[in-house]
Amino acid sequence: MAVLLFGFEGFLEYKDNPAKVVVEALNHQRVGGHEVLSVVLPVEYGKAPQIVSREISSVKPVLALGVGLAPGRAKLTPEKIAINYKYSKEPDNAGVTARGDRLDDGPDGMFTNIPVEEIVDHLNSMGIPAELSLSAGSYLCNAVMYTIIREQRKHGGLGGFVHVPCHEKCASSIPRPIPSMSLDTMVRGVRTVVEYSLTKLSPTLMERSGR
Ligand code: PCA
Repeated sequence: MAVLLFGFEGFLEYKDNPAKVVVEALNHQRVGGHEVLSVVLPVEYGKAPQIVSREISSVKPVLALGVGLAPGRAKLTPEKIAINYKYSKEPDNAGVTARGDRLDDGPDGMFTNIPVEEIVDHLNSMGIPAELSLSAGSYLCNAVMYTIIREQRKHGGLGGFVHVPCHEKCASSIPRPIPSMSLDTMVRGVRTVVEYSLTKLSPTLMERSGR
């Protein structure tokens, strides 16, 4: 069974998205006995959730993890909850602005089933700065996280999301103070999130994945 990683293209003034670089760096690596497959998503409400659903239903990954840029954050921030809501003052890459609609007719919010509290402690113990986040926002990352969790619940897989800071290239292109982290640290961090999440597989999933 595979691990599906989702990253994003650039958006707004963040033309160079570290989330894209990070998932591409991990593509085809083996982590915990599973092959990582990475998909880079368009930052478009009309496309990204559909691509996520399609990929998950065809791959049925043991773990699906989204990775997105949260400009201004200084640490890796595993997300606890996805909300059934989209709202943004800024348009997506297709010029669409969400004005507070639901994503679907499901529950108001859904918790991730990866152990984010333990993951944060584990990352910090490795010297990778991490902090729990209780909001993935209401833009594309939240919409993708919501879709990941919904689709993974259908077949009993793990689903989660991690926001990353700007990398140096991204921070240098922004004309105001903004924290950054090296790509190397982010790649190690996201790899660790995958590895740690896989140690929490249920016995049933473990059997299905042949471990
Ligand atoms: N970050 C945005 C969308 C794409 C990305 O990398 C977000 O946090 O919603």
